Order: sequence, then C-alpha cells, then structure tokens
Amino acid sequence: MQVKVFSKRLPVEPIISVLICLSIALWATHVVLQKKQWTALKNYSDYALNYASGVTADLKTGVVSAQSSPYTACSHNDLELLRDLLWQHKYLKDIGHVQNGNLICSAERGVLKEAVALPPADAVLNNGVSFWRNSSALIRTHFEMDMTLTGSVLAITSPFAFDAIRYPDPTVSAIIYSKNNRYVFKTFGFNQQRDLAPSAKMTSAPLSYASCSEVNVCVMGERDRAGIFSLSFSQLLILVFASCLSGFGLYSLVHKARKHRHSMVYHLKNAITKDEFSIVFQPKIRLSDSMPVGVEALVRWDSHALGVVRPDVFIEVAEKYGLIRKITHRVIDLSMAQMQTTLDAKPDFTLSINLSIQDLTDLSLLPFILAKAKQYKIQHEQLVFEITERSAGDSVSLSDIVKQYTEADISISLDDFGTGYSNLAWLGHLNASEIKVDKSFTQSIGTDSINQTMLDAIFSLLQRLNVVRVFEGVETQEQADYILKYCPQAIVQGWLYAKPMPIDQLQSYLSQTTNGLGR
Ligand code: G
Ligand code: G
Ligand code: MN
Repeated sequence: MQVKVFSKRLPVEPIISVLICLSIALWATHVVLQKKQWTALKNYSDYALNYASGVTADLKTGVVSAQSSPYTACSHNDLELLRDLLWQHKYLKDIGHVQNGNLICSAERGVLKEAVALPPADAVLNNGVSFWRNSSALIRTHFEMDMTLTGSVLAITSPFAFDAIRYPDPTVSAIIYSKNNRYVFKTFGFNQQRDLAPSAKMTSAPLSYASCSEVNVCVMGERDRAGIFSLSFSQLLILVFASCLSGFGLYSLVHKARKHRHSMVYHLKNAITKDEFSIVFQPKIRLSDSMPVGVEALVRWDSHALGVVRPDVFIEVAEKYGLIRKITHRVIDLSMAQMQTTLDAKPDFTLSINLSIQDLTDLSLLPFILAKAKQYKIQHEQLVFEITERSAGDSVSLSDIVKQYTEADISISLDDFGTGYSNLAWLGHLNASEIKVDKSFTQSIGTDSINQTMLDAIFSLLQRLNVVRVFEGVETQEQADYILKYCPQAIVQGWLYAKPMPIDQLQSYLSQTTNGLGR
C-alpha cells in the first residue's frame, strides 16, 4: 500500500514568499543597523582618542615642569612648585621625587618620614618611562591609580581622568594603548584584555575601529554584538512577525490577482455555454440628413458570477486564452437573428460586427458568416465587419483574407483608424471599403491638440479615397458641424445621436427617426 505524502498539500508558495520577505527584512535591518553602529563606534573612538591624547599631553607637561624645577628636590620651594603643578594640571593627582627606587616626597604629602619603595613597574615604555596600572601599592593602599616614572619624577594620574570616555552602552568597549609598545593603558567595557595591546586584525569582535594620535596613544573601540544580533529578543520577534506578515500579504495579493484572471477565463468559458452574452446596437447616422443607415453590434456580458464585465476587458482575455472565436460566432448569430427583420425591411441598412484579428485568420469564419446570412436571409451587401489591430500582424497575408470577404460582397471596415497599428500601413494593404476614424480625433475638435491637426490631415486623405467615412464618438453639435463642413458624406456614430441599445429599443428608435421624429 502506498503511503500518502502530506507534502502534496504543503502551502509551498506562501511559505516561500514569507521566507523571502523574512530574509530580505533581516538582511536589510542587519546592514542598516551595522552601518549605523559602525559610525557611532568610529565617532566614539575618535572622541576617546582625542580625549586620551589630551590627558597624556597634560600629564607629560606636568612632568616636564617638575623635571625642570630649579630647586633642590624635595626642598620647600620645590614642593611649592610641585603643589602649583597639581593646580595647573587637572589630570594630575600627585607628583613627587624618587630616589633609589623610593618615593621620598610628593606635592600632596610633603617630605615622607619614611621613604616608600616602588613596586616593580608593570611596563617600561620605549622612551624609558616606567608605568604602573591600577597600582594600590603606594601612598593610599585602598585606591587604585595609574603612575608613571620619568627620570626621578613620579606622576600619579587622577582616578577620574578617563570618566568622560566611560561608555554607557554595555555592548561597546574601548582599549587605550601605546602604539609602539602595544601596551594597554586602560580598558573600558567588556574587553578586559590587559597584557597585549590589540590591533584591529586581532579582535574577534564583529565591529571594531582603531586609530592612533601623534602622542603615541591609540584607541580601539569594539562592539561585541552588531546588526540584528544586537537586537533584544522582543525587537527581533517584532521584526520577524512584521516581515512574515508582509510576506503573507504580498503572497495574498499576487494570489488574488492570479485567481481573478483565472476565474475570468473560467467564467468566460462558462458564459459561452450558459449564453450570458447579449447584444446592443448603436445607430450609424448619415450626417447630411441625420438618417440612420446602419448599426454597430456591440457585445455585452452580464456574468452570473462576476457581474457586468466591460468588453474591452473580456475581449482581451478571450483573445489571449483562445476563446474569442466562440464568442465571435455567438455575436454573429445573435446580432443577425435580432436584426433580421430590420435588415429585411430596409435593404440599404447595414449591420456592422466587430472582429478581432484572430477571427479574421480563422478560415472557418467566412463559411460560417455565409451560412448564417443564408439562414437569416440577409444580403451580403448589408454586412460590415470591423477590424482593429491590437498587435502587429502580417498585414500582407491579411489582405488576401480581406479579398475573400470583398469577393463575397461583404464589407470590411478599418476600425479605430489613426490609433495603434490601424494606420496608413494597413490602409495600403487592406482593401477596406470603410474607415472608422477613432473617437480620439472626433473629440479633439475645438481643442488645439495635435489630434485636431491630424484630423485635418485625415480629412484630406479620406477625400482621395473611395471609401465610406465613419466618425466615431460624436458627442457635441460643434463636432457634428465641423465634420459636416469638411466631410459632407460622413457617417457618424456617437452619443449625440444615440447610445448603444438593445434590439427592442432600437426598433422603436428607428420607427421614430424614419418618421421624422428623430433628432
Ligand atoms: O462600446 P463598447 O464598450 O461595447 O466597446 C468596447 C470595445 O470592445 C470596442 O473597442 C469594441 O470594438 C469592442 N467590442 C465590442 N463588441 C465586440 C465584439 O463583439 N467583438 C470584438 N472583437 N470586439 C468588440
Ligand atoms: O472600437 P469601437 O468603435 O468598436 O468602439 C465603440 C466604442 O465606442 C464603444 O465602447 C461605444 O460604447 C463607444 N462610444 C460610442 N459612441 C461614443 C461617444 O459618443 N463617446 C464615447 N466616449 N464613446 C462612444
Ligand atoms: Mn467597432
């Protein structure tokens, strides 16, 4: 027996989009945070270096002044001078003289009754200066202080000297060290490395920045956690939650759009069998006497599932998914059936039907049209098929097909003339018997747009062609007057005369207009 694999039902797509969003969010947050933290670290290190150099320089000048004292070491005058130095140098806690490894006097304590022996130095720097770090062996055993011995002058650094650069952020540390000796003077924060001064290469911290000043002092700042690793658990949780949510939102949007398109195809297929299409007819009027001379059949789809869908929306979907031919067959059948009596009563009246290019290349269409014309007893001369090119097609091979229609006395009309591919190139190849100038040109009348200029060119072009000239989209009397002036033979179509209407309305409209009750 085969075991069912549950992964078949695993929602792979939403999981993938959530994962993608999550990784992008984590990566972007990491990069941005790291950049910000590095800048902050650099600023802090530069500040600390500047500050530490200031402390070092202050102590050094204090020591030089003590060394150049003109008085005998530890004499009254000498001690006065040393005391003055404590006032002048704010980072100097005490300063005194050493003889044979013993402190014999200092500014603060005067001449010692008993000389104090110095412990072994923690380091002897390049320039011969001995250095003690956090030493408590001398003077006040319960305080830790840094001391330097330069020649015979011992300087004790104030324990508060570096207060200003103690960094409050627990993830940041700083090391102050001498450049030449790689000896650590001071450390702040998590990095308590004491023996060997670090170099930027040695650090294991994810972010570090080191720089040195001319006074041989270097500072290296480090962060032990950077980027998203420095976020707290709750911050990380919010980030993960928000990015998962947007990943899922994105997936739903894409899914919804895809479903809508698919459902349109699905319902369009159903609409053909369920007969959800209807036809409306828009009258075509001879401008010179305002008489209706024909109609254009326009398909309408009132979908049971989707509501009313506009033809420019579903015709495009139908063309893309190979459903247009069935729709066209249905439109031809319906419109011929409904127009049968009208066409029979008025032998000069025409019925125009829209075709898409795919229809025209369908070799079974012309036989179908001829069969339907025969069935409804419609004369071929009363039929016009309007074609619009929405994509670049091979107009040369189309001209052969158009020829077959004209040989059967069926007219072909070039729809939406002046737009897209329905232009002069077509005019040369297709032997159309009617040209329908696009409504964008009609509606440019009275404006000073480029279309108005082109319309005038179209008028003079049409004058030289032996074709029926139709102007779409006439909405105002001004437009009608203008067209009449430059093209007295024009046929017009537009809301000024009539909107597309169902067959029963069309019939009463026609009976009124032909009795002189029309517009
Ligand atoms: O007026 P209406 O909104 O119906 O037309 C919108 C567009 O749909 C127009 O470009 C028109 O040519 C097209 N159209 C309307 N009916 C049909 C039809 O039966 N077949 C095709 N191919 N296009 C149509
Ligand atoms: O591309 P075709 O000519 O087949 O399209 C006809 C389209 O023009 C239909 O959508 C129809 O409703 C629309 N139409 C017809 N008359 C007018 C009009 O006067 N103004 C506007 N804006 N549209 C019109
Ligand atoms: Mn049309």
